[in-house]
Amino acid sequence: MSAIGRRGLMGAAAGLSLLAMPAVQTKAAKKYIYKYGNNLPLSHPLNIRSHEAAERIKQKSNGELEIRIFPNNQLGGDTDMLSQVRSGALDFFTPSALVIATLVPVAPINAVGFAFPSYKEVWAAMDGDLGGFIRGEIEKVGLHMLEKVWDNGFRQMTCGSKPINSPDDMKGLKIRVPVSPLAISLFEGLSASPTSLQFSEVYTALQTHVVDAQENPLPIVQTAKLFEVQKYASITNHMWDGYLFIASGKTWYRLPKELQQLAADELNASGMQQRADIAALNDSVQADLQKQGMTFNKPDPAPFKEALRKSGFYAQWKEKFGEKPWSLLEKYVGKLG
Ligand code: X2X
Repeated sequence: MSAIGRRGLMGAAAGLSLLAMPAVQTKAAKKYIYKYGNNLPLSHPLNIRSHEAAERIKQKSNGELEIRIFPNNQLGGDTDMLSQVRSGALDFFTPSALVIATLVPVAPINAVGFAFPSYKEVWAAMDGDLGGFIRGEIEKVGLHMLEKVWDNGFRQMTCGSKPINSPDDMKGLKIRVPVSPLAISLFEGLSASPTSLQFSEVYTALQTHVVDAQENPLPIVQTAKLFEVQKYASITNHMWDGYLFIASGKTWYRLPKELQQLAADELNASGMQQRADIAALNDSVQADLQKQGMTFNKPDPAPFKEALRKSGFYAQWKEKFGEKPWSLLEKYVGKLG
């Protein structure tokens, strides 16, 4: 572009901003544009429902609060998003509790192996004292956690080469787990050979056989198309995993109170709908994955639990998490280990 051309454009831009000034001044309200990042494909209920919440928030705030969603690891993997939300570069992030453990060690207590027998106990605990305790711990590191936890689901194992029927099938199995000491410890307790990878790397790691197996709730196996690179699904229900709706304390507390309330109300309401979506998917997803060529089996969980207990897993994590949160968990699920 010639020097004259550039000057011409700058002149036009300056003229435009002058023209725009009166409109900005009469509309006194400040506009907040906040970013929300997550690690899931657009088609996952977490993204569908958070998009709806963002639309309602924009509309009900007359455009004062706009939440822009960056799904599917567009802003980097979980580890990157976690540091962004800490620094305030990212305003909202939904990590699995497994992933936020590097910052808040007690957060993944919900993911203790085979702790929750069903969703009844999950939601009683997460909407009750246990969730409240976790929220308090998260607030202490300068983050704000919304009240309703969104559902990831009960995690199941998938494998490229064989079904998992018993703990014997776990011996030496190269399985990908999230970046989480608890997940590593659980799979080492089952004599597998776990590797931590961010979710952004999982599809390729399976495709190139860096690992043979992974574990995730079936709605993720479906929406992230892991069925393309995994043949067997074993219904192990080895842990329940949720998405914590986290705001950066640095930017959340800058929002006027009414906008905080609106965002919390709408996101919590969408979280409840998202839980129902996953419950509905849980009824249909196995049949869909079978149509995609996956083979299912349902092993008896008892020998897995027993192997974990013998490995010292429960004793070790009770000690790590501490008496108080451990007893809060046991209040909902009964004695563990
Ligand atoms: O990384 C995973 O496996 C996922 C998508 O389930 C989490 O966010 C923990």
